[in-house]
Amino acid sequence: MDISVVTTQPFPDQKPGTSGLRKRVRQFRQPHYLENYIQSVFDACPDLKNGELLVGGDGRFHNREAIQVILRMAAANGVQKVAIGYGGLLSTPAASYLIRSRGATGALILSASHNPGGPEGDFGVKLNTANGGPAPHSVTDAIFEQSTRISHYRIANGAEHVDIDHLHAVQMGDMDIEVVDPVGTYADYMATLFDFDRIGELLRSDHFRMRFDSMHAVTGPYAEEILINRLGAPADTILRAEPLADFGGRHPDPNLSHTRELSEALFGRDAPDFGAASDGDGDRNMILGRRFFVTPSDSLAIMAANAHHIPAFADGLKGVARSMPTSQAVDVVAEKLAVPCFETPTGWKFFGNLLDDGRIRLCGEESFGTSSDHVREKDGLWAVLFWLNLLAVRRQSVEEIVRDHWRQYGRHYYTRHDYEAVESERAEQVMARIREQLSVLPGQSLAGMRVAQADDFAYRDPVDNSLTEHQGLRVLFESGARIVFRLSGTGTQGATLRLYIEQHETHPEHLDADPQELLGPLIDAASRLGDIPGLTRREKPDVIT
Ligand code: VG1
Ligand code: CO
Repeated sequence: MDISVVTTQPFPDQKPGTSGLRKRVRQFRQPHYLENYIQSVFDACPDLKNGELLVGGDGRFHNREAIQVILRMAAANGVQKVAIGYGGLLSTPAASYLIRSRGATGALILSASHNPGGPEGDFGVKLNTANGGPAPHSVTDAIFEQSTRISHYRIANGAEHVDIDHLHAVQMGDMDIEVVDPVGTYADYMATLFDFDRIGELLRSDHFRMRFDSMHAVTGPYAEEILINRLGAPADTILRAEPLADFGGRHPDPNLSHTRELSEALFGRDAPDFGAASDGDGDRNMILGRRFFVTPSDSLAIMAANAHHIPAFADGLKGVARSMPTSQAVDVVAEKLAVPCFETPTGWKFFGNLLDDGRIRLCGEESFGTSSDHVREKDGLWAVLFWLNLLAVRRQSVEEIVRDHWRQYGRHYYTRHDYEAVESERAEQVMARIREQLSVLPGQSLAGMRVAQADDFAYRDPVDNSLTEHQGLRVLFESGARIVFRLSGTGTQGATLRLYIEQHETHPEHLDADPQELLGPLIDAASRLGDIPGLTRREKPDVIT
């Protein structure tokens, strides 16, 4: 095999964010850009070479070209073996499972998750390590460091284009390449975690209908295999099943604004009983009942309270965790169950140590992510199967289950307001303005409530003792209400300012309000605190979830 050692220069912006390196496709297609980053990964993580490395993505534009480049670089860098998802497709949770089940050294997942795709959209590269989870901070810092002083990368010359559309094994130089089917393996695994007999009965019955929106992203083949082939749901259960390079021109982001057909069906006349969607790389989930939206934070809490109904949790929960901006609904459940509840910074990588150390079995984020210790990633279809299993056992509607939960634990009214593509400097000004006030806020009254504490969230990992600072500004009220301000780490244009608002209501007559109305005073207070309209020049947020 002929190997080139190509001279290159560092790009200053290859710092991975909340979940991998995400940039515009055109940035990734600049000469040497992808190559520099991949070489930095191999240089910072030499262990990836000593075994099988998984490669695959969510099928977005540039996925197939990037896979060929990565194969040639892996061969030139002495990687023993690469396993590729059939058709170049590999969902994030399936990648996590395959790393663990095949004993792989890690995975390169090519995805910008819920960000738009296509030539004008985004591309991304995520590294998962041998535990199956996203590379921790120490590793992503080392990759970034490497990327700032890279001078050469290695790539195989003249290697043949590898056929990734057939299940077969080939060689490139000394490196073995195998194209694998992640779908069947993942489906087999799901069958061990849930009661497929009962879910199948429910899905085949005349009294139950569901719609699952794959958003033309990676979960289509998985959903077809699991929901249709194995569980016997009718074929029209799945919307937008075929993975497309541009996701059909829409954001593969599972929220009400990006799932028009699904939302119209679930909120329309003769609505199905259950609706769900997943994102570009299949790790997020949105759960809907008939004319009913389940907030992700509630979904996590309801899963915790009902885990005993699910075969995978027959031995109990041990502990749970949520990201800091996620509502405290799950905390209340954990207290009742007398299990610990950990509060981590945003991003799945922070759950890894807690899961590996056996301290938690279930965790989630407000951003439509929930999962358990079955993998080391959030898992969209897993969450859907959890809800289906629950519906099959409890024989109640989604709405009844949620309302029942509120009656027992109170309702955590919750909303997130996103100001997208704000000029970075202006977003920083908002954060600086709030930071300045943190020390004087305690004791003050805002929105008719007394502030108990205000801080810049820092997390001490209880397993490896590492400290992660500046993870969001929190205003905590004596009532338990909270305002959180954070800058996104996944955007590719300017800055995205996120405002998270929460208030707990336990009075039986206060469980049915409109969240935007009930939280109105807190939203206004937050907006004034950061002078958001003045500094961002935005009258209202771009996305409300
Ligand atoms: C967002 C979410 C975070 C999630 C991350 C990756 O990050 O808030 O909870 O873990 O996306 O999800 P940020 O930094 O933009 O707030 V995914 O589905 O993009 O892998
Ligand atoms: Co995702």
